[in-house]
Amino acid sequence: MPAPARPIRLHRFALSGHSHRAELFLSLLGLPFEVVDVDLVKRAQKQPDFLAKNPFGQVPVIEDGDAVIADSNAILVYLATRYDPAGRWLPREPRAVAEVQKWLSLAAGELAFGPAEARVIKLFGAKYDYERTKTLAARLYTVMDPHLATRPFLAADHATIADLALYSYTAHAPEGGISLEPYPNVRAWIARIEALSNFVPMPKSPLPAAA
Ligand SMILES: N[C@@H](CCC(=O)N[C@@H](CS)C(=O)NCC(=O)O)C(=O)O
Repeated sequence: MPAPARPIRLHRFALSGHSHRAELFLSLLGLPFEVVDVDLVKRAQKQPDFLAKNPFGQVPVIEDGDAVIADSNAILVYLATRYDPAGRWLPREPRAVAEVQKWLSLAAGELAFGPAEARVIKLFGAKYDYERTKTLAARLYTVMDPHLATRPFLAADHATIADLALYSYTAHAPEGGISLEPYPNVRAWIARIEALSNFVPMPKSPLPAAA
């Protein structure tokens, strides 16, 4: 596997699931990387030096030599294309890559505005519509759970970046008051990802009283 000339820099916030999916993939690929913590509470992500890396003012961002890549799914695609030429994490066969892309879209849609947003409401008091986050989470997991009843991973018979895109906010969904009790296949899939070699966890946050 090719290796970067210098460690990849990951600009992240430790409690951000979007950041975690990038960190998890760097670790699973065994790539050298160093972490730069961005203090979202102090709005470091909106300062000119960070906006020069990502004009949307959001983590994660990676720097790999002179390549600056923002957006967690873009980072997954970049790392898979650059450092996994065998195409295991991002298959090249047309139907397989379409299947991966479908889950990346769900990660940027139902997952981001469902379980991820519910967690931001519960942990940080964000003023979003909590009922809508629960509706989106249910829409996602009522499809994902039966999908995982007959296969070990979302898009192939082994882990791909589709699994990494969905993992972090799903594993931490209970922190947003989204219970995974009704979804046994999703819970088994979480355990399979956590058993991958070089897996790194995201720090746990307290569960809300109503969870
Ligand atoms: N589409 C982006 C979303 C990233 C995102 O929402 N980042 C959040 C942390 S999880 C953030 O930086 N929020 C701070 C802000 O928007 O000011 C991605 O996939 O990377």
